[in-house]
Amino acid sequence: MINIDALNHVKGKSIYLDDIPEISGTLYCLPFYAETAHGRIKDVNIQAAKQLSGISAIFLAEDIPGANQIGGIIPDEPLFAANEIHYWGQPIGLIVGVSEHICRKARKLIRISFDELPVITCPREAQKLNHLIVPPRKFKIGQIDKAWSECDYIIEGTADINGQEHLYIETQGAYAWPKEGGSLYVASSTQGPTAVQRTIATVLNLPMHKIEVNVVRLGGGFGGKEDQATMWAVMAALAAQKLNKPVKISLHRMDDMCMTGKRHPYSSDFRIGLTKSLKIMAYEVIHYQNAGASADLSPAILERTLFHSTNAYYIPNVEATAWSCKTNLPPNTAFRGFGGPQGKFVIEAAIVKAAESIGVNPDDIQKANLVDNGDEFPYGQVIENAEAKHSWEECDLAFKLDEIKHKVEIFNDSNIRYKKGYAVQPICFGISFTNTMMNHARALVHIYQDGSVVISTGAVEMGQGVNTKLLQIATEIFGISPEKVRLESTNTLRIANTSPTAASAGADLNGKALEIACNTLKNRLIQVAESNFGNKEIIFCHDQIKTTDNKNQISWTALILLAFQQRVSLSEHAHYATPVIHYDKTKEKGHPFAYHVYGTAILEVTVDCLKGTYQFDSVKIVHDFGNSMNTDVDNGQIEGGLVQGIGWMTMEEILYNEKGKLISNALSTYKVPDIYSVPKEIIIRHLETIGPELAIKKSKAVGEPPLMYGLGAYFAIRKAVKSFNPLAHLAFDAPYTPEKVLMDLYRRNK
Ligand code: MTE
Ligand code: LUZ
Ligand code: MOS
Repeated sequence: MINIDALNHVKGKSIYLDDIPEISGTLYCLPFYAETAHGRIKDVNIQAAKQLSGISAIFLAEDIPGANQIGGIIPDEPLFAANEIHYWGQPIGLIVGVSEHICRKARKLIRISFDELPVITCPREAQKLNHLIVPPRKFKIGQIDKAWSECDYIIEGTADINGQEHLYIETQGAYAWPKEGGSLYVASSTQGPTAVQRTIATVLNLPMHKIEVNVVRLGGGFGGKEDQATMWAVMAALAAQKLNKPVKISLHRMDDMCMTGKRHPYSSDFRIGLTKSLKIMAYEVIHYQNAGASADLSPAILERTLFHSTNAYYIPNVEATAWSCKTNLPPNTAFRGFGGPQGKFVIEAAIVKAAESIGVNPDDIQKANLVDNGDEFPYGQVIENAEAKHSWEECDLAFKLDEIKHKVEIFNDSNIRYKKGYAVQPICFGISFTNTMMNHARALVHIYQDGSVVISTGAVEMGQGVNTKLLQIATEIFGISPEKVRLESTNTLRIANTSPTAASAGADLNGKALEIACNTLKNRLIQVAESNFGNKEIIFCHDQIKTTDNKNQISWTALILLAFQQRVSLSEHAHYATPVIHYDKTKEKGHPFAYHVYGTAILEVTVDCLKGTYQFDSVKIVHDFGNSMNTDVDNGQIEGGLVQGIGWMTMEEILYNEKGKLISNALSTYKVPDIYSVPKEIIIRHLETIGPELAIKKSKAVGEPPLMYGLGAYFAIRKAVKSFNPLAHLAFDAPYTPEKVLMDLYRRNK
C-alpha cells in the first residue's frame, strides 16, 4: 500500500499547523529573550513595545495563573525566565499582537538589563563544578579490574561528538482558541499531545479535561517535538486564555534554531582491552553528556547512551558511566536514536583506534565480537533472536566485502589526489521506551452504519508513515478496501494519556491496540454473521463476509447495517501494554526492550585530498525488518535515517561562540545533506527473518535504527584520510567537516 498521504503531500493539500484556516480575530504571539546565555535579570522594560499600535498584551512570568513550570521529567524549567537566564534564547515573556510583523517590531523595543554571569558550554567543565542534571549512572557486567590482566592489547582514547539540529521542515508552532466554559482547543505540532495537555493544565491551573489537544500531522519531528513542542503550545494557550481570543504561534526558522535544544553533544573517555585473537575482553567508558540548561529528556537520553554503549558487540567485562552535565546551552533533547548513537560512536571509535594500533582492519575486530543468542548485555537482558552475525554475513555475501576492500586498496595505491575509504557499520537498537511505564497505547475504532470506519490512536503522523501502517492493520483484519477506512487526527479527547510517538514504537504500541480493537469488533460481527449463516467458519475479505464453504455470503456494508439493526455496538476502545519488559534502576538490570533491531551497512567514500571534500560512492545495507508490513515506507525510513546520520557525522556543524550564542543559526551557516551530497548509490536488502511477536504483525520498528548506519561515514572518511596521511595522530571529533578533513590530511605529528 502506498503511503496514504503521498498524493496530498505532492499536491500540497496536506494540512500542517500553518495551513489551518484562521478564525477571524486571531492574534499572533512571539516570545522574546535577552542577549545572554547566563545572567541575572535586573529589569525588563516593555513600555515602548506595549504602546505600539496592534500590540494586544505582553506577558511575563508574573502573569502566569498556575505554575511557571514546563519541565517534563524534572520540574527545573520555567516557561518564562523570572530571575535568572540560563541560555541564549530562553524566553522571558510573550508579545501578543494582531500580526507576526507587529510582534517582531515590538520585540525590538523591549529592553532587558541584566548582570552577566559566567557562561559554561563544556560538559567536562560543568561536571568538574558539579553542575549536574541528575546523579551519574553506571552499568556494569563482569569484573573489569580483573579483565585488564587478560588483555594483550589495551588502548585508551577520547571521542567527541557534536549535536545536531532537527531541521524539521515545519518549524515549531501551535494555535489555541477558547471554548465554552473556560476550556481550550489547542492545535499543536507535537509528538506528545498528552505532554502538551498536561503542561498547559499546570501552567494555566486548569484540569486536563478542559484542554483538547489536536494533532493532524507534523512536517517532521525527529524527536525535536517529543518534549520541545510543548512550550510554544503553552504560550499560545496562555495568551488565548488571558485574552479570550484565538492565538497562533509559528516560529521563524532562525528563532526555532536559536531557541530549541538539539541532539546532545557528548565527550567521552574510553579504554578497550583485547586478546590476540581480537576478542574484546574489557571496555570502560565515561560519557559526559552536554544536557544544556535544564533536564528536558536528558536523563532518559543518558540512560539510552548506556544501554547502547556496546552497540552490537558482546563484551564480557564492561563498566560504563554517564554524567548529565548542566551547561548554558538550550536544553538538548530527543533526536532520532535518543543518545544511543552517541554511545555507539564511542565504541566504534575505540575499535578503530585499537585496530590502528594493532595493525588490523576495524572490521576484523567488529566481526569477531558480534552479539549472539545467550549473550548478556551489560544491563542484564539476555539476547534472543540475535541477527547481528546473520546480517553481517548476509551483507558480506551479498556485497562482497573483500572485493570492496581490495578495490579501495588498488585505487589508493594508484591515486594521489583522491583516496577512498570504507567502513562496515553494524547496528543493534533496543525497541521500547526504556522507561517501562511509557510502553502502552490505546485505539478507538468506530464503524458507522454505512460501513465506513474511522480510527483514532495515540500515534502522531510525522512523515514516518504510521497512519499508513495503522490503516493496513484495520483493512486486513476487516478484509475491506482502504477507501472504507479513515485515520483521524491524534486528539486527547478521543485518546487519553498517550505516550509520545517516539522510541520507534509508534506503530508497535498503537498498532497492537488497534489490532485488539479491530479483533473485538470482528468477533462481534462474526456472531451477527453466524446468526444468519449458522455456525460455520467465516472469513472477511474483499469487502465480503463469507463462509469458508462459499455457500453463504454477505457484503461488509450489509453486515454492518444488520449489526446496527440488531443493536450490536460498532465502536471499540482498546488498550495495549507491552508484556515481558521490566527494568530495575537500583540494580541497573532487567529486560527493558521488547526486541532489538539489527543490520549491517558498508559505506564507501572518496576524499579529494586537495580540497578536503568528499563524496559517498555507495552505501550497501542488509537490514533486519522482521517481516516488513510495508517495504516502501520502511525503505523510505532507511534512506532518510541513513542520510540524516551521514549528515550528522559529516557536514552538520553546530557552533556556539564562547558567550553561548548560536553561530550556525540559519541554513546558510548550518549545512544539511542535499541531493548532491547523498550517497550516489544506496542499496537496501531485507534480511530474511521471522520477526518477533512483540512487533506489530512481526514487522520490526524501523524509525530510529537506520540513522546509526550513518556513523560509518565518519570512519570511512578517516580510513581515506589515513591512507593519504598514515602517520598523523587523528582525533575522534565528529562531525568530520571538510575543514577538519583538510586539516587532518596535512596534519604533522612530531
Ligand atoms: N520519519 C519522518 N519522515 N519524520 C520524522 O519526524 N521521526 C523519527 C522516525 N522517522 C521521523 C521519521 C523518529 S525520531 C522516530 S522515534 C520515529 O520515526 C517515530 O515514529 P514511529 O514510532 O512510528 O516509528
Ligand atoms: N523517548 C523516551 C525515547 O522517553 N524514552 C525512550 O526510551 C526513547 N527512546 C528513543 C526515542 N525516544
Ligand atoms: Mo524519536 S527521538 O524517539 O522522537
